[in-house]
Amino acid sequence: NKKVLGFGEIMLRLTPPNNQKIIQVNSFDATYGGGEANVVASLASFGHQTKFVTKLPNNSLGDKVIRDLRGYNVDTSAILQGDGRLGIYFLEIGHGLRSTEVIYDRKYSAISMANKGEFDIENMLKDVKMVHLSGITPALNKELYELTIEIAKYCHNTGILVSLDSNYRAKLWSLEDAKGFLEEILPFVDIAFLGSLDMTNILKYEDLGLEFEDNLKNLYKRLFEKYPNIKYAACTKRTVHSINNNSLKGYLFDSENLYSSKEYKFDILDRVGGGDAFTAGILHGILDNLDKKDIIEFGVCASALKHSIKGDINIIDKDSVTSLIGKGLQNIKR
Ligand code: KDG
Repeated sequence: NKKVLGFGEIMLRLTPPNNQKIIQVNSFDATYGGGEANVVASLASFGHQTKFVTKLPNNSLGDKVIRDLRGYNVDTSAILQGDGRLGIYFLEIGHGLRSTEVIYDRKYSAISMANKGEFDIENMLKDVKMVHLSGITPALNKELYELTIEIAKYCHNTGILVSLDSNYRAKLWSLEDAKGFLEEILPFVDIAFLGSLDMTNILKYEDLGLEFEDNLKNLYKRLFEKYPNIKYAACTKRTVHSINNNSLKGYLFDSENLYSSKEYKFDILDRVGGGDAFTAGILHGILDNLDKKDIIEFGVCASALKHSIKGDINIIDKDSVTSLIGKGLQNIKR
């Protein structure tokens, strides 16, 4: 039973309890998060065999992350431990008109101090059928950039599926650097999590000013023409109806058709990791060979439910997602 592997940085996430501001509090809720780890942990809760690879400090802080990942049923056997610290990210969750803020404290983390030669690509991929990568880890430094590309290339050459979430983080690098990265990795990517803004702002595709869905379809067509290895592309669109009252719709493109989900409406407890929950939902649908309409519905429902969970990681199981499917805008009971 081959696994889905995530490669990247996982950080300690410190969040003031009860939506308070950092300057008010004397304690933080401590959890862990990182785009790629969030995806594999969520896939594990849908019943898939998963594995996460990173480098952590060789102390109890690193040991604790490993215990946590194991608690989600993620294989940690290929995680390295050594010099460097555990990256931290502070998340101040907004409320009402006050926006959410992220402060990174991740310099000199063990993974960003690592030499790419420390990771034995062949060995870490020997029991793997799909790899999930993102635009966060390569933004950290040149070694990790090169390693991410090498992993994608190796997978492409050996028949392992490559999933990529562009996950653009303006605090980590420029649009130009992200463009260079996407152009280099996309030839090896099978499943691309890119939205219209990734294609217009990063890849600089022309926005034809069409209505949202026609525009997205047009942009995806260009993406697939340029990168014929891509089999699926997916994204979500969030609409803000009123403060903390949002709705989400998902889109999946398969080189011919754009499949859209129903629109799901919900209020938000914690939206960090919502995109990763969507990604995991789509990957689950692809791995389980669901119909395309069902894949996109599952992805959006998984993400909608994540917004009700505190912490980065979607601990929602498959049955809970399935029971929300199709309920669309009627799903709110309050
Ligand atoms: O997608 C969620 C991530 O943004 C969060 O886990 C933190 O990995 C993170 C990052 O670098 O922003």
